[in-house]
Amino acid sequence: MVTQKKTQSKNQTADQTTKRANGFAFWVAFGLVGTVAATLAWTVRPDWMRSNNGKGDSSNELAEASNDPGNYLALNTFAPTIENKTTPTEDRPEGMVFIPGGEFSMGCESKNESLCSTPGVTYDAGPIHRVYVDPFWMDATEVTNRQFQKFVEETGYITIAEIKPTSLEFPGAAEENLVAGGIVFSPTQSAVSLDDYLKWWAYVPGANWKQPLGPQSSIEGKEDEPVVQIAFDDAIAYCKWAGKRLPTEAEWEFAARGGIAGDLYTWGNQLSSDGMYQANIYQGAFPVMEGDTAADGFAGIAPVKQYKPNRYGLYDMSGNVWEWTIDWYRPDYYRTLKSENKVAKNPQGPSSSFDPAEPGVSKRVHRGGSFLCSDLYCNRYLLGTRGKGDGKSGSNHVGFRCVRDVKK
Ligand SMILES: [Ca+2]
Repeated sequence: MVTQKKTQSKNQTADQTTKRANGFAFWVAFGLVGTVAATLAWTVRPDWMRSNNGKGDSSNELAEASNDPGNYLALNTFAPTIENKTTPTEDRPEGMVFIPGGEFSMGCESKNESLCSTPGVTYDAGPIHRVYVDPFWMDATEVTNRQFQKFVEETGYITIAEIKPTSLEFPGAAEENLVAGGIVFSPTQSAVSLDDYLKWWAYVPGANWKQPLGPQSSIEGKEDEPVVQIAFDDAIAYCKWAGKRLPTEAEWEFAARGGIAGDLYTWGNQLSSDGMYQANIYQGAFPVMEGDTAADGFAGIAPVKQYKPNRYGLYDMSGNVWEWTIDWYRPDYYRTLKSENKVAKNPQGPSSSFDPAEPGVSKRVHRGGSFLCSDLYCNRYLLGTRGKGDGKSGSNHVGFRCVRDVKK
């Protein structure tokens, strides 16, 4: 059995090395720190985004649509979610909850152009458009260290962050730069302007899912925290082993909204009530050392299930860690769907990626925000907002959860 595992791991390693070649080259070119783009803003805003971003007079639009309640296609605001009435005939898979699917309004209509000191940060989340998704099962929580450990023990899987880059992948790179590792949030000693994320992110040799902050860290005692330092292909491998898959971006948002149209957050429309928070995000000075006051109960990652679930029984759909989806990222994808003037049925994302901020890097969509999201910087715990990241890289604030089709 041991031999089998070693052989499997070796083959898997060769495969991963080939896959990541292009994406990782970008890291080396930029001193191995370039692709933190998960929460990071882009400052290039095409002209088409300088329009009204799908915003209009919500009350008037909805009143007009009420004359034809079945047709919300033209609306540039939220309309009621129409959940499917079907119920599954199979038993509920362990750890998963049923998401009925149906038709809903997707996106974010935040009227704040400059969230987080970053112009255009939510412009990729508009316009609001109408989407239908089939029923599915979804993990109630983000995949935990305990769950990922079991996967690794059974398969011998080695994550991308654990594999040393080679000179074949990066011709000309100095040998000392070819070290396995991951991207880690590195708080600053004092306040800094929030226009350069490289000030608080660092490539740390030796950082991987077992030691998310580097060799001096570990996951001992953190078995119920979400696994991080997971690249897209690592998440895919886990899902496959578990008999599941990653959600599409549309499935993810339908699930997060819990059947309720247009709320700002998974729990309602108030960020906090009487100082009580409903998600693990960031309070205080960002990104300063010990700047996080942990008013929500946690500085850094929290174990899963520390806050109330949403209406579908899903935990931590806002905050804690970003979650991979299967979709490629393009900032104009919603605009494309809207222009088709029909309900987008089970959209799978664009056929390829494009991010104006980093045109050479292929990115997948992240959703949900993380423990580093604050109202000072990148408050994308707002429902409907989007993140993105290089599929070949992980960091210590990106994890994932899986979904499964309903058996017919
Ligand atoms: Ca927190």
